[in-house]
Parts: sequence; C-alpha cells; structure tokens
Amino acid sequence: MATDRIVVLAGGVGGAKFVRGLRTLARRTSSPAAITVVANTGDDLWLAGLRVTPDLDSLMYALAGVNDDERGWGRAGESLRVSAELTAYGVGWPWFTLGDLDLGTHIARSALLKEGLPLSAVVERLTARWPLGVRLLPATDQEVETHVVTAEGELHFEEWWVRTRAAVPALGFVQHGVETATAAPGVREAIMEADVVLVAPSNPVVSIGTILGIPGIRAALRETSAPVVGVSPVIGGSVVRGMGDVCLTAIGVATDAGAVALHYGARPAAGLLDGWLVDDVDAATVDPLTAAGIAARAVPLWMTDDETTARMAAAALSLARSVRE
Ligand code: FO1
Repeated sequence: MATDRIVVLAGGVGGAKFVRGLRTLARRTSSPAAITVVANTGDDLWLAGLRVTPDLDSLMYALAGVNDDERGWGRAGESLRVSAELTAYGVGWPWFTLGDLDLGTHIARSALLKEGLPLSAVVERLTARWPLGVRLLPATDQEVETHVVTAEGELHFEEWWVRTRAAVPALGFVQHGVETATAAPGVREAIMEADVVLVAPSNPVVSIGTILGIPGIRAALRETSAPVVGVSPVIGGSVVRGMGDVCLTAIGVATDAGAVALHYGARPAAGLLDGWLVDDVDAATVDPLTAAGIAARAVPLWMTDDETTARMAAAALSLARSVRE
C-alpha cells in the first residue's frame, strides 16, 4: 500500500519530536512522502497584545532546527531583554517567558493577522522562511482556546499549565469558541486524500482531544479510507513528558497505554483508531486491544533522537499497511 500522503495529528513538544523522526524516515526513501501536520491551536492566547501559538511554534521551531531542545519550547540562543521590560511595565505574564527571538515570531504573526490573513495563511508565511519539509496546518483558523475548569474558576490552559504547573486540580477542560469553529482550509482534504493518518504521542486530552473537537475533523477521520494509527504517549504507566497524566486523570482515563487507546476508541466502534503502537513494556495490552478492534503492536517508543523516532514512525507505517491489507 502506498504511504506517500501522510497526515499527522500533533500537539507541541511530543508532536514535534515525532514529526521530525517521520521526516527523517521520509527523506530516506526515493520518493519522500508528503507529510501534512494538523496542529493543535487550543493552547493559543493573546498576551501583551500579541497572538501566541505554542504548539504551532514548537512544531515550526523544531522542524526548522532552531528550537531550544532542552526546554522543548522556544528558540535556541534566546535572550530576555524585551520580556524584562514587559515585566517591569507589568504587561503580560511574568511567569510566561517570551524571549526576544520568540517575540519576533509573535510580532510578525500579530501583524499579519492584523492585515487580515487567516492563521493558516500566517503559518504559511512564517514557515516559508525555513524549508520544513512538511506542510504545517493549524487545526482551525478560528480562535478556539482550551480553558481549565478548577475550583477557583476557569484558567487559560497556559496559566494552569505554566503558572500552577497543573497543581490546581482540573475539574474539566472547555474549548471556548469550538461551537462556531471549522477545520482550517486543507485539513479535511488532507485527511480525506491521505494514505495514512498518524496520531502523534501528544497529550490525548488537550492536544489530540482539542483537534478532534473541531467540527468536521472527527467526521473526516471516520470517512477517510486511510488507516488511522496512533502512538501511545504513555509508557509503563507514565507520560513521557509534560503533565498528560494529570489531564487524563481529570477526564477519568487511566494513565495506561491501553486505556488511552480505548479512550480514542476503535474505528469499527465509531472511534478513531485502526492501530496503536505501545512500548515493549506495555506488550500485555496488545491482545486486549486487538480483541477490542484496535490492531496493536509493541515496539520501542522512547524518542531519544531522530534515528530512534524514525524507526518508531516506520513501525507505525508498517502497522498501517498491515491494517489496510
Ligand atoms: N512553558 C513553560 O513551562 N514556561 C514558560 O515560561 C513558557 C513560555 C512559553 C512561551 C511561548 C510558547 O510558545 C510556549 C511557552 N511555554 C512555556 C511552553 C508551553 O506551555 C507549551 O509549549 C505548551 O503549551 C504545552 O505543551
């Protein structure tokens, strides 16, 4: 089966690592696959008068090779002169660092939005600066922001995530503006024309879940003839990084590779997945998942570098082919 048109649903940090590995794999073949990334925009916010889009930026910077690999977000070689001024003026959030280079991106994006460009056109303009080797699409052009319901009221996801470090119990997640949102131009088409759809090992609740919540996207994923294969963000009962476990607990899903797959659901049972990759330590979930209609395989899932991630992506594509047959 052809796998030359690949769509990836992705959040920020984990998604960026996965897409970089998939791109490494694609570059090895004679006719490299066309990779389209549908990115989560639920973390987006207005701050200091600028539109900040964390997951799109993590993907853009990581694929451009200019991201800060240790932190997982922001630019390498960053400086903080402007953010010190913003803090001195009491503008923005002192605990949400906007570096000077990063601010260049937010100023450029805000200027283009102000000129009337939709977010998808802004992403195209900004990414044109670097040969990413993939097409990057926001899930929607409309502002749909994830807020966290807590006993102290609602917090923007980034305030909950960064200021409280997700320490304030999340009673639930709300996507503000989702009712009137539509999939960004090209998203439905990419999914419908795909040979394979991959679900990156991103946060199942606030990244993948947010993408799936955009009207039209879940329907396209059900209609497409492409097999949908996901990669578990949980290894051995814990999330690889970030606080996805807190998000899963908040919606009553166990932090377990099998539980996340069942949460996404089996395609034959009106769910998302045809296939699911778990790490070797979670091999015990393979049979139960297969019995539930999700073809599962156990392979090494630690994305230590592009090489190991490329192997992981190859395993996902191989599972997609076997599901298709
Ligand atoms: N994460 C932090 O932990 N601390 C920060 O100060 C911070 C600033 C920041 C600025 C721009 C941006 O695009 C991302 C930023 N992040 C920061 C990361 C952000 O919370 C994550 O990228 C995602 O939203 C969660 O995966």
